Amino acid sequence: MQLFRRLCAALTLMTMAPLAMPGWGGAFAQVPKPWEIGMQPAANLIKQKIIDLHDLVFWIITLTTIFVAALLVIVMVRFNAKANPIPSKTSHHTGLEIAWTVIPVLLLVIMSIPSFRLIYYQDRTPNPDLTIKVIAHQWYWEYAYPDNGEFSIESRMIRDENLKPGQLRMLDVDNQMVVPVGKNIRILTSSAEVIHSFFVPSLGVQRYAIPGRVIETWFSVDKPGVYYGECNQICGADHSRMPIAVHAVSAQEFKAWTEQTKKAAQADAPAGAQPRLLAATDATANQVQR
Ligand SMILES: [Cu+2]
Repeated sequence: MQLFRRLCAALTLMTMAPLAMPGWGGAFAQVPKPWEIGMQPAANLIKQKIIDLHDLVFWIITLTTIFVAALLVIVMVRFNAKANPIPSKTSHHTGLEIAWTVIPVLLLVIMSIPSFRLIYYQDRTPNPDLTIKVIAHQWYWEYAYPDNGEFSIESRMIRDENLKPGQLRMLDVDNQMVVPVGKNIRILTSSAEVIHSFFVPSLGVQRYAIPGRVIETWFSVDKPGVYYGECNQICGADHSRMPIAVHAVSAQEFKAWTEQTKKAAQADAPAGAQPRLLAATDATANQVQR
C-alpha cells in the first residue's frame, strides 16, 4: 500500500512539476532530432505553406527525373548501334518540339505561383501586434522590444560546462526570446558587424541580418512552447554557437514578463548589464529598408 502511495505521488509530481515551474507552464519544445530527414513540424501557417510548397516541388522534380531517366534507358536499349544498325533520318517533329517546350514552361509556372505568393506573404506583417528587433552580434543575439517596455535583452548560448540537466547542448540560451502565442509578430533584423541569419525552422522564419540594413519578416506561434533555431550564415569562429530559442507564452505571461524585464532594466545596474533600456538612437532604426 505504501509502495502504491509512493508511486502515485511520484507520478503526480512528474506530471504536475512542469506546470508548477515559476512563470511558465507546459514543457513543449520543438528541437531537431538525430537523423531527421523531413522538415520540423509546422508551428504556424507560414511553415505549413512552406511544407506544402516543398511537397509540390518535390513530386514535380521526382516525377520529371523518373520520366527523363526512363527515356534515357529506352534510348540506350532500343537505339544503340547494335540494336538499331540503320538510324532514322528524322530531323524534326513539330508536335514533340511544342510538347517539350510547353510542358516544362507549364511546370515552372505551376511551381512559381505558390512560390511568389509565399514570398510576398512572408514579406510584410499583416496587422502586426508587436515588433521585435533582432540584432545579430558576433556571437550572440540581441532582442529589442520597442513597443513592449523599450528594453533589450542579450541571448547567449549556454556553454557545455554550464549546462543544467534537461538543457540542450548547443541550443539552450541564457535569455530566450519571449513572444505571445497567436499574435502577429513583426521581426526587424539587423546586424552589428557581419552578416548573420535569423533562422527558426518550425516557425518558417529565415532572414539575413545585415549591417546597416533593417529587413522585415514576421511569424506567429500557434501553441506555447520553446522553438529552437540557429544562426544560418557563417559569421566567424563561433557561428555554431549562437542558437536561437523562441519561447511562446500566453498573453498574460508575456505581459508579466515584459513588465518584470523592464523593471530589471530600469534598476540601477552596472554598465553593460542585461536587460537594458533602449537608447533614443535605437528607435530611429525602425525604418525598413529594401
Ligand atoms: Cu551569426
